[in-house]
Amino acid sequence: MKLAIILATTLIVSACAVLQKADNAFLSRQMQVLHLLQHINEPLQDPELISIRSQFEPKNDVKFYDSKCIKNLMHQIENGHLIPREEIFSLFDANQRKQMKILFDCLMAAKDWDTFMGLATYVRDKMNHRQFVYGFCTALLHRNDCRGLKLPPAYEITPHMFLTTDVIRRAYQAQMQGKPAIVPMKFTGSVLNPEQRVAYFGEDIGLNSHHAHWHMDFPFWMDNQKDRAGELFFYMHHQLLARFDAERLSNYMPPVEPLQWDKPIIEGFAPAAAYPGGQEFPMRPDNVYFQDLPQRTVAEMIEFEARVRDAIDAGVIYDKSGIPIYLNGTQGINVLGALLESSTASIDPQFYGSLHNDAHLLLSRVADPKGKYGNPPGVMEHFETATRDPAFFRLHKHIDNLFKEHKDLLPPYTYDEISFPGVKIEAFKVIGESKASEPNTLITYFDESHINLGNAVNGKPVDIRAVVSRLNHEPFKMVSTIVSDKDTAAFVRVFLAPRYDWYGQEIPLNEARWSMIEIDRFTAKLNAGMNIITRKSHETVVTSSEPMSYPALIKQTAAALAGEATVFVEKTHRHCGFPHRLLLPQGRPQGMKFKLYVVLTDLSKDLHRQFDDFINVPPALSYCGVLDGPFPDTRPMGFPFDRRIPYPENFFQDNAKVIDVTIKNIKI
Ligand code: CUO
Repeated sequence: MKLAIILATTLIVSACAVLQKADNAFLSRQMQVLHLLQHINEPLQDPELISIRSQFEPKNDVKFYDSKCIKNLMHQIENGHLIPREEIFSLFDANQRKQMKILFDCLMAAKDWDTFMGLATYVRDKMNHRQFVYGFCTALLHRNDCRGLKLPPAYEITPHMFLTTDVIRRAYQAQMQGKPAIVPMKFTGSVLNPEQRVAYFGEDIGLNSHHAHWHMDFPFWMDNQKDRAGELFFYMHHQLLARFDAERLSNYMPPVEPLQWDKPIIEGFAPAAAYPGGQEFPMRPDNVYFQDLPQRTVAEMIEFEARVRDAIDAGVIYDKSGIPIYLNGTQGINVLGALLESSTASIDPQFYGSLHNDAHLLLSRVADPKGKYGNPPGVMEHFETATRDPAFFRLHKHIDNLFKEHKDLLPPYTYDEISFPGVKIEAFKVIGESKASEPNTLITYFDESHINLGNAVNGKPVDIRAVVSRLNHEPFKMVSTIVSDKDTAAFVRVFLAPRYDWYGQEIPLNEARWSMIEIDRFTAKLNAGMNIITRKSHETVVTSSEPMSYPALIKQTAAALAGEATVFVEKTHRHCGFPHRLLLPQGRPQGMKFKLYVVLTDLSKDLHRQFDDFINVPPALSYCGVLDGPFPDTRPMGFPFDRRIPYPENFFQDNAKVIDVTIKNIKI
């Protein structure tokens, strides 16, 4: 039999990016972005940007000035309508969002880079600083001419939004003394709070940053939504839940329970963090009930949800003019995602409400619903802080259950839909990259990461960093032995799920399917005969690698501008991306049993018709989709585990395999 050894480099869809050498024009734009976002609550300091600002006059540029947005923006500025610089910007406040969107639209309409940066410098010190940062960064992520530019890590632009008050206070002290410092950050809560055991996940700064960037790549308020944005809203949050529940199980905790609008919110949360202006994020005691807000009552939430449930059960949603949109195709989840979020693509927000967005607001304001005590917004009102609160996962479990209700009404996949005739997986194994690795055993551990706090304090630069503990894992590779009766190509999908539940009972496949953690999704050419495919963990398209720190980005860009270093531009670079460190759940010191599933399907059927037989997909595809155009994989997200599996014994055909793996968490 012919044997083909196929390494990751021959994959059709691979994680390898197209790189090109950065020229001086690109590097100077990169530096402008980095300087613009430094010390954002202080006036602009960089001489080059001050010079750009002094030469920019929106009224002089007739083409630019004629656009509706710039007239609108100038009207807001000149008539003092913008919110004060020190006010706390909330995306969930309709007026504040509208102002931000005017800026966003203007930045998107800027006809070239000079206009874009000119306008950014012109507005920076006139607007609320977080409102500006959000509008500017979101525009940068969506403009074609900004592809490849890197934003600094979100937690180093506005550290207050990611770190606890004690860390910030110690950073101030170090700054005043002019002494470099490394400040350890603890997770919030105490041993008396069981949720503390999994705080390392919800409070992971990389996770928070990913979540913030996801919502900037797919803003619910943007006029044109990307391909399958509603489905990605479902799937990305669904995967976060599967990961969170696996962390809970690793720590001997049951799966997170969904919230109910008329029941107490069992876990309280004390964020121990403060806004840059000093206002403390409000705490929520245990067992409080949802409260009516001026803009949304609990009764309305219950009513909207009843309408959504009726629509799910009927399999049809009616748009504003009464036209039915059926949910029973593979498009249904996308329609439902937009409706539940709700985004601008919602079929009818007036009738079906905005369950998810309003729930964030209800949770954020629960301790002071009428504004009687002047509390600032809670952590649930900002995407960069929301996952810290255990209620985030409870809310999303509730929303996820609505998606499940819909998926469970769809017919199970038929043999034809999940089989791949002529292709058989003979063997599948995982191998740890460290020499001491045992077969099919994966290793996790906690390590330390440094966060630059330069933007948390003002004054002469002093090297002040926070050190945080974070989950990580040893690299591994997955090796599949596949026999094919022809030359063909496959989509390879790999999922992980706990083997035993909280009670120690083996989890049946029809339940495990909803807890599947996607580990990788790639394509492979198969030759007739035997093929051995090796895929390394760092190549996965589920996660992204660590971002470069703010000072390192500045240093690297400066060195390249001086001709002392070479920087490569990756036009498909994404800021959205689940941290690669978190690819695997923690597991347990003595080892925790998981099942690892691999499923091959026919690439020629699965690949979007816009692609021929070759595409190059960057990292982060699974959670963050693509920058432009169609999502390359036409199967529903989570396929083939997104639908009921009534006959598990028949589910695994030759093209699928499951193996036992053990995840051990070790001390280093
Ligand atoms: Cu990401 Cu609720 O959608 O936080």
